[in-house]
Amino acid sequence: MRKVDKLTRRSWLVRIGRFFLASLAALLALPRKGLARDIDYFSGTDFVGKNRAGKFKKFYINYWKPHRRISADRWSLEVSGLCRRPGRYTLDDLLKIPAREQESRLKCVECWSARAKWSGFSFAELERRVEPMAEAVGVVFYCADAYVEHLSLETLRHPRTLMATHMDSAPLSDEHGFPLRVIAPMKYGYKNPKAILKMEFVSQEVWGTWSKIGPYSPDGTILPGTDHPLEFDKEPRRIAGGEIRNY
Ligand SMILES: Nc1nc2c(c(=O)[nH]1)N[C@H]1C(S)=C(S)[C@@H](COP(=O)(O)O)O[C@H]1N2
Ligand SMILES: [Mo]
Repeated sequence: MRKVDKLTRRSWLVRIGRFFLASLAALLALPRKGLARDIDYFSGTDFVGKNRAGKFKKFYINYWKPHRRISADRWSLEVSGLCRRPGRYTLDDLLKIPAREQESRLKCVECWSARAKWSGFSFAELERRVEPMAEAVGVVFYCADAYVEHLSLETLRHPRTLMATHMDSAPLSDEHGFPLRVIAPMKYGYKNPKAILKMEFVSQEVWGTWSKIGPYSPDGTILPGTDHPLEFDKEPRRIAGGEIRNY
């Protein structure tokens, strides 16, 4: 009887030991890209956040929370949810996608606006690679500052919507959303997520950070009203709604 007890105990010890070793091996085998997903953007010292001073007087910077700057070699875009080929893309992967350029005005719902030349790729290029499923109606964007926003596939496929990597012929600054942001000029700024970490294809509209806390519509289409463009000293201008194209 006692002998049997000893044997059972020993086989349990062996099993626990094996389990421990297997877990350790799995942890060590995690690819570099896999670890990148666990970066804590709220630790460290080199932060970027909201800014309206100095050169940013001409183009305000909005960030939900100050967060650590993104380093290109530790970043990859995660694409997940309702698509047939989910995956991860490094910045080099994205920069190989054929690029296009557009000038457009970014209009914040809090009145100011500013214009720039943006370049990047069409959302359709990404769709070709990840193959969204028929149930998908939109994409939820998760950003480094814990900002979350949803855009419909219709908006993302609009010919004026751009997945931007560059602004005024230079890579996006950390302030303006390095390494990847959305530019959707027919929508208020809050529908233009910056510093994107992850895109998730979803079957239902999700309310983003601003729509949840403020009186801002989840749709975010620019409404008729008054604009205060920063380059024109915020001199008020009437706008008709939709993309501002005339200045
Ligand atoms: N990640 C992230 N993206 C964001 C925001 C934010 O807080 N976090 N603010 C939005 C809002 S409200 C505006 S007006 C624009 C401003 O873009 P800019 O900071 O490049 O001027 O960014 C949008 N994208
Ligand atoms: Mo905004």
